[in-house]
Amino acid sequence: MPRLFIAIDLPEELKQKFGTIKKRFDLPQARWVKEENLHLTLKFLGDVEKEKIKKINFTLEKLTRNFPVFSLRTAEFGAFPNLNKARVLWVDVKEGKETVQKLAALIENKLSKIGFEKEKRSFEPHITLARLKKPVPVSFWPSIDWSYSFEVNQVILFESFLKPTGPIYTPLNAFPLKK
Ligand code: 2AM
Repeated sequence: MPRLFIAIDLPEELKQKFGTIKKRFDLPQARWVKEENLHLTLKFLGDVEKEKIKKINFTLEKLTRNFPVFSLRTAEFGAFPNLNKARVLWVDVKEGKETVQKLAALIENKLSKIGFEKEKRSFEPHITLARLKKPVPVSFWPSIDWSYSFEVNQVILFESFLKPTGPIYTPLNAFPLKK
């Protein structure tokens, strides 16, 4: 069964910017997300029966064509669950945050109608930079301007292949937002 998620892909320039920044962190234990894999997840679907993909495509097509293009600005560096016990390092978003939340909630609602369970946790839009097996305190990080503004003009349905060398994300379909 394909493992799927819905995300906002990021501009090449932003991927390169974040990819370069990681070299300035002194965190040898961190598993950094490959530059080409950086994205902002809207909804993780997990393993999905192939026959269901048509319904997902139909649902996404219908909702994105009425959702206007919007701009997003990345904001601050942080960690889940917190900086003293960091397991996931991320950058969050500032401008456009409410719009991303609205888009994610809409996807969540519409997909629940075709059988995808709603996420219990609240949706915190973020771009994962790195993961740590054991939580570590991150007391120092380079002083960096994380801010980058871009236009979100489409939503992507990705398939994730889990390989020992790290996941490979393949776009299955792109859903343009309303211009
Ligand atoms: P994360 O970046 O916060 O880890 C592909 O795995 C994407 O789906 C990742 O961006 C990941 O978010 C997100 N995701 C959400 N819930 C997940 C889960 N239960 N398992 C794996 N990935 C999940």
